[in-house]
Parts: sequence; structure tokens; C-alpha cells
Amino acid sequence: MVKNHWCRSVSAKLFREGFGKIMSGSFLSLSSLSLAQETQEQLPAFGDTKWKLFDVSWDAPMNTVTGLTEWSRDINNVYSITTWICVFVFFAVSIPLVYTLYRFRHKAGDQAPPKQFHGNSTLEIIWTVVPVVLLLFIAVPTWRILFKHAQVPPSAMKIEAIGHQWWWEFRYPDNGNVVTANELHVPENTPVHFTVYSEDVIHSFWIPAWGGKKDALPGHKNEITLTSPPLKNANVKGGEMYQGQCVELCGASHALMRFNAVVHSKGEFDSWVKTANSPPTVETASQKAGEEVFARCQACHTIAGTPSEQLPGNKIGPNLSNFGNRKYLGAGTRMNTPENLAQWLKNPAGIKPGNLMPNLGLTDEEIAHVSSYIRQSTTKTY
Ligand code: HEC
Ligand SMILES: [Cu+2]
Repeated sequence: MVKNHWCRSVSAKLFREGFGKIMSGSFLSLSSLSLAQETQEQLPAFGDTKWKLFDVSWDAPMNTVTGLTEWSRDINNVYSITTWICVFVFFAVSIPLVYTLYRFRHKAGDQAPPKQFHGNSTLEIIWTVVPVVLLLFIAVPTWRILFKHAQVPPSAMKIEAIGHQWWWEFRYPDNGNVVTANELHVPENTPVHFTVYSEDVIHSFWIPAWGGKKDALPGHKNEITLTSPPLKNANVKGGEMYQGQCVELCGASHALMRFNAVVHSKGEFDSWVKTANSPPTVETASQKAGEEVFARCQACHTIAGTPSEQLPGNKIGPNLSNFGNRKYLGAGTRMNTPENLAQWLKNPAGIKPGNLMPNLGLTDEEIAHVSSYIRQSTTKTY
């Protein structure tokens, strides 16, 4: 308990004061950092059994060896070559070792110390050449798949994947400039050319079941082309989901920086694009009141087609267009249910320690209104 507490305060200090300074530098992110510091007291203790990391149920395990895409099959091939070489090296070293220990063990009458000798060119050449050859057996197929997958097919769809502390933003320049957060939607079996970068610290973009990963750096754009897997069930409604995760330690909530990658049939993807950024309707009195509460959110959040879009700059909070259609909230930390959303709005740090959304001190009424405003959705793909 004491140890946990010590670790946490040191890492919190590092991330807030160290990495915090190299964040985008915008006034908003800095002010929100100090806000996050204020909400720190409300963090649950890591040893607290009532506090759980995730309550989400993913359709697919986070698994690198599924072999669902060509790239993941290629990686598996290199894995298995490497594994067999390791097995060979293990026996090639341990069998002679055990034999030598037995054969040359100390016997009565042996002179001590035994005869000393130095240098044996034949042996030295053998134990240099053999590892070089073994490493080449691993290196050549590795290079081959690296070059193969660096190619960008001309038909590839473009998506920007942007890392933020601690959530993902996805932009679709080819598809009506749709913007979404924490949910990547793609058509099945399609090469997608991702431009990967970060708005603050270094993150890393990875959907383990699909193959390669790429670092998201501030101030530099990386590229990676991944092909989405084909649908396992062609008639599935709402697509099939894969887990994505940030894989570069990026601060307090790094482990809670997930996203889901949803693979749709081509038709379903097109209709998702058409409705993804349509503005919420304001019909009921509660939605009307919610729209007013949302004015307090728009410095950090955008909903397409509302005045929040007019505010300039890179906002530090996820885009909330069509939020009602999202399966999770808090970047894959909780299921997106009205109860969890209410808890989130009451005390974001209670769900996701250290995250940059401050506690806004909303009343239960305000929470109910803003929830009815942002939870509506024009598409319900789940
Ligand atoms: C100071 C900036 C700031 C303000 C103001 C703010 N938020 Fe946030 N919000 C954030 C950040 C940052 C996150 C991302 C947290 C994370 O997942 O690490 C977030 C996340 C969320 C999420 C989860 C989104 C998702 O897909 O995971 C919801 C919902 C949300 N905010 C709603 C609101 C509402 C409603 C308001 C206004 C009442 C509001 N926020 C005000 C910064 C802010
Ligand atoms: Cu990250």
C-alpha cells in the first residue's frame, strides 16, 4: 500500500511536470493539467478492490497470433522461424554443456588446477559464423515483410490516427472529413493508409490482430498501411470489433488508452460515413437544456454541426459527434451506458485516474440533460 502510494506520486509528478511541459503548449491543455491536479484527491487508490480497470466486454481478444490478415500471417511466420531457431540453439548449447559437465567432472587424482590453454581459431570461427547464419535466417524474412508492407496500394483509404493523452482521434479526409474518437470504422478487407501522429507526447498505434504497429510522435507524421480483415460473418449488423491499444507508455492513463476498430460491410460503412457527423436534434425540453449545458463543454469538445465547431484549435477532449453510437466511453474504459456516462460526468477521475477532463461540478439534473443531448444518435450500428 505504502509502496503503491510512493510509486504513484512519483509517476504522477513525472507525467504532470515533465511530460506535461512538452504537451502541445496550448493554453487549454496547460490549464486543464492544473485542473487535473486539483481533481487528484478524488482518485481511487490502486489497491482499492472496489475500483476496476475495465468493465467492457470486447467481441474479440487482444491477440497478435490470430492470423486474420496477411500481415499478421507474415509476422506469425517470422515468429515460428525464430521459435524453431531458439529451440535448436537451446539444444545445441545445453546438450554439449550437460555432456561436458558429466564427462569432465572432477575425479580422484586429477591435478588442480587443470591444464590451461588460450585461443582456438577453429572454435572461434565456428561460434561466430553459426550465429551470423542463424540471425540471417531471421533477418531476411523480416526485411522482406517490412518492405512488402511498406508499399501503399493506390486504392488505399486514407485515415489520420492521432494520439492524445489518453484517447485516439480518427479523421477521414477521403470520406467527407468525418471526425470520430476512440472508434475506428473501416470497410472490410480494405487497405487503409494511416497517417499517425500525436498532439502531445509519444503514443503508439496498434491493432494487434491486424499486424504492424506505428509510433505516434508529436510534430512528425508516420505512415502505416494496414488491411482490414474480411468479415467472419458477412451478415453481421454493426460490424465486427477488434481491440486497439496505445503501446507506448504515455502517462497516468496509458493503460486506459484503448480504442475499438469496427469492420463493416462496404454498404454499412458508407451509411456510417453519411450519418457519422450529423448534428444532434434538439426536440425535448431536456435536450434543449442539455444543449445549454454543452456550452460549458465546447472549449474541449466538438459536436459536428453545432456552434462548438466554430471554436478554433486542437481541442484536448474527444470529438463527441454521434457519441450515442459509441460502444465505450473513456477510450474503452467503460461501456457507454447512461449510468456510466453519469458517473463519468460526476467525476471523470473516479473512472479513469489522471485523465484530463476536470470535474465540472455538474448537478444531477444538468448531467441528465447533457446526457440526453449527447447520447442521441442518428445511426445505431450496435
Ligand atoms: C477542460 C476540458 C474538458 C471539458 C471542459 C470537458 N471535457 Fe469531456 N473530456 C475531456 C478530455 C481530455 C476527455 C478524454 C479523457 C480520456 O479518455 O482520457 C474527455 C472525455 C469525455 C467523454 C468520453 C468520450 C469518449 O468517447 O470516451 C465524454 C462523454 C465527455 N468528455 C463529456 C463532456 C461533457 C458533457 C462536458 C461538459 C459538461 C465535458 N466533457 C467537458 C476534456 C474536457
Ligand atoms: Cu498513449
